[in-house]
Amino acid sequence: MVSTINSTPKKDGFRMPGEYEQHEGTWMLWPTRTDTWRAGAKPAQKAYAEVAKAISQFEPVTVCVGREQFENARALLEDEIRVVEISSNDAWMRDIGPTFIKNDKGEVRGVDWAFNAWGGLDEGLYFPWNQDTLVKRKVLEIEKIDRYDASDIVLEGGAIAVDGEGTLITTEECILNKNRNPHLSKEDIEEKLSEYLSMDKIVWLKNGLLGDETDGHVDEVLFFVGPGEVAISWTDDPNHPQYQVLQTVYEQLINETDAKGRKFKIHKIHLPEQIKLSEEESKEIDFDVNSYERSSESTFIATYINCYLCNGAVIIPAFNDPQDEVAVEKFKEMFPDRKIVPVYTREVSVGGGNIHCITQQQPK
Ligand code: KQY
Repeated sequence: MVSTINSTPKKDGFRMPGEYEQHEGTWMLWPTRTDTWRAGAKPAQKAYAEVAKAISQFEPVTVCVGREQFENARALLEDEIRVVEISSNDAWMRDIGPTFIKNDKGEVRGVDWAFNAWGGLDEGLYFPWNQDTLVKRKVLEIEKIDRYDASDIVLEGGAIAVDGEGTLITTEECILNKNRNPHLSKEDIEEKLSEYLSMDKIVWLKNGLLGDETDGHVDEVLFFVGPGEVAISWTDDPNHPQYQVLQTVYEQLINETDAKGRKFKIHKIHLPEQIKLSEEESKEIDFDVNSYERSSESTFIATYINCYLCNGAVIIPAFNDPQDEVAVEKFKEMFPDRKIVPVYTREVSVGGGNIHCITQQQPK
């Protein structure tokens, strides 16, 4: 039986591991929203299936899909990928799925945060999100993993980056946003992150990337390569819209230390050309008065930083851009012991995220 534990992970000796630690497997959802994804979500489904296939070469992958799409998903996904029926409103497992934590004995539990579709009725991305809020519990039920009820704080997995050794990096723009946790002070939030994930130091960046529909998720800005080592999105062009925000992040990080007192080693990963939908493509997206508008005027973020570390590999976004090759070489230098696997994910970008946002690791 799956229990809800009346304590906190920190008190019980559970911590959130770094993504680079060993995984039991990866969880994903299946994209179907026609007010987000163009052309009946078909191009997005193809991209998700390619990501799932790439990860499944290295560790087990489970894709959760609503009953209407079960057969279609089963047909499009490789045989070795497990497909289970779980309803959801959207398809970003990083944010909608549970955060897994573990103790020194290797026991795993899950944290069930509140979720409000990236801002609720105040600039959130759609309404309703009632099925999304149940996904964490359903995943934990399937795996028979006990849960902590963290519904006293709205948190998306893409809003935090952790090193597994007590350091968490996030942005004020997202977590302190009045559309997430207006009832909590910065100190309250630090306390909760520390209790639910066993963190000793929270590093607050001011902002995430400009124009990010999630209100500045940190997983478009940086990720932990290893303890004391981060990779950040980068541009040297002072006229680039993201130049200022990334300079500020860099300046802050070179003057920071992590929970163990280490200075950060920082790798700069240059951005590719940012993404636009053509007029025709944007017309393939269904209009819904409750949904975030995706027009040919909007710019969608493209960065290699929104990658995913799985057992023995890093799955990185590719955009058919000359920077793709440069990024692959940089990743090979950063991860000499992992395979670097690029997957073309432009269609995921135009939904507002990338490979990191659509995956969630379950630690070993
Ligand atoms: O973790 C992320 N950065 C999620 C992106 C969600 C976009 C919703 N349209």
